[in-house]
Amino acid sequence: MKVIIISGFLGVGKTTFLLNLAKDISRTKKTVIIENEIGKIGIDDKYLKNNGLEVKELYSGCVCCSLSFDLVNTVKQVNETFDPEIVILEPTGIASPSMVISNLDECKNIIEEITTIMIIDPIRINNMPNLDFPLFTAGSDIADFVILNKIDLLDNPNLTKAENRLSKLIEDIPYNKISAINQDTINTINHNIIKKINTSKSKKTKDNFHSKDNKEAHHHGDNHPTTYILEKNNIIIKDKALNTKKVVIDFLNEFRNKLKEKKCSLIGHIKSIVRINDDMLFLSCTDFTSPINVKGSLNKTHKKFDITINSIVYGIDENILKKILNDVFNNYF
Ligand SMILES: Nc1nc2c(ncn2[C@@H]2O[C@H](COP(=O)(O)OP(=O)(O)O)[C@@H](O)[C@H]2O)c(=O)[nH]1
Ligand SMILES: [Mg+2]
Repeated sequence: MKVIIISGFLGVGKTTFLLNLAKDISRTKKTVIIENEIGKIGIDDKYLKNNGLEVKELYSGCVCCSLSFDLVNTVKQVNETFDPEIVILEPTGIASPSMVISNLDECKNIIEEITTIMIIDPIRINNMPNLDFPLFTAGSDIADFVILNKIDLLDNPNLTKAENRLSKLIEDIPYNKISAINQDTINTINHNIIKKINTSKSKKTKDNFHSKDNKEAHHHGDNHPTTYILEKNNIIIKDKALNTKKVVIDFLNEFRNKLKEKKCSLIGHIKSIVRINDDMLFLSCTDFTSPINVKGSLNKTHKKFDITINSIVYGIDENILKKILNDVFNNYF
C-alpha cells in the first residue's frame, strides 16, 4: 500500500483538503484514512465518516511521539483488515512530519511509498508578530507537495504580504496556492498527487525514507499547546424562540472573546460538534476574528443535543482554559 501524509499546523485545512482528495482517490483505489487528534474525543473522524469515507482514529496523543507505537499498530491492522491501496494519514497539527515518516519505518515491509503534503495557512503567516513559530512551516523541506491554502480569505495585498513572509521561511521551495473549499483551485494539485501515486514504482526502503534532508530539528515539545475538551449531553436551549445553531455560534464567539481577554496568544483550533440523533453540526475557528465556520445542519432544532468542544490554544494554562470554557458554557446552556 502507499501512504499519503497530510501535514500542517492546527487548523490550516488538512481535513478539508483531505476530504476532497480522498473522495477523488477512492473512486478508483481502495482508500482508508487514519485520523490522529490530540484530545480524547475526535471530531474530524466523524466529519469524514459522515461524508462516507472509511476512517480509523488515533486519539489522545500525537503519532509523531506519544502514539508512535499505536501508529505502527494501526497501519498494520488497517493493512490486514482492509488491504487498502492507499492510506491517507492526517497527523495532529503539532506533529513533526519527519518524525512521523521515521516512525513508519517499522512498517516498511507493507508500505510501498510515502507521499507527503504540507499545508500552510497564509493568515497565520501574516499574523505572526515575528517569523518565529517553526510549526507553521515544519516539514515543508521534506514535503513532496507544499500548499498555501485559504487564499480566498486574502485580498491581493495581503496574499503578497503572506508570500513575501513565507519566502523568508521556506526560501525557494515551490508551493501551490489553493482554497480547499473551492474545487476549481484544487483540481490541479489533486491531479498531480494522483499522478505521482499512480506512476511511482520504486519500492521504498528504510534508507529511502530518510533520503531527504531532515533539517526540521524542532519538535513540538517547545511549542506545546494547552488543550481541553468539554463534552455535554442532553443540552436544551431553554428559549424556544432561539435557534440552536445561532446560540452555539454565539457561545463559541463569547468563548473566543474571553480567551483573548485572558491573553491567549494563539488559537490552534477550536472545534465543536453538535449532534441531534443523526443530524450533525461541525463548527470551527482558528483565529480571533474570522466568523465561526459552520458545516452540516440541524433539522430538529429544538430537541436535546449533545455537544463536544475541543479547544487547542497557546499562551494560557489548562486551569484557566478549563474555567473559561466551563463558565461560558454555563452562561449559555
Ligand atoms: N475560507 C476557507 N476556509 C477554509 C479553507 N480550508 C479550510 N477552511 C476552514 O478552516 C477550518 C479548519 O479546517 P480543517 O480542515 O478542520 O483544518 P485542520 O485542523 O488542518 O484539519 C475549517 O473551518 C475549514 O472549513 C479554505 O481554503 N478557505
Ligand atoms: Mg483536521
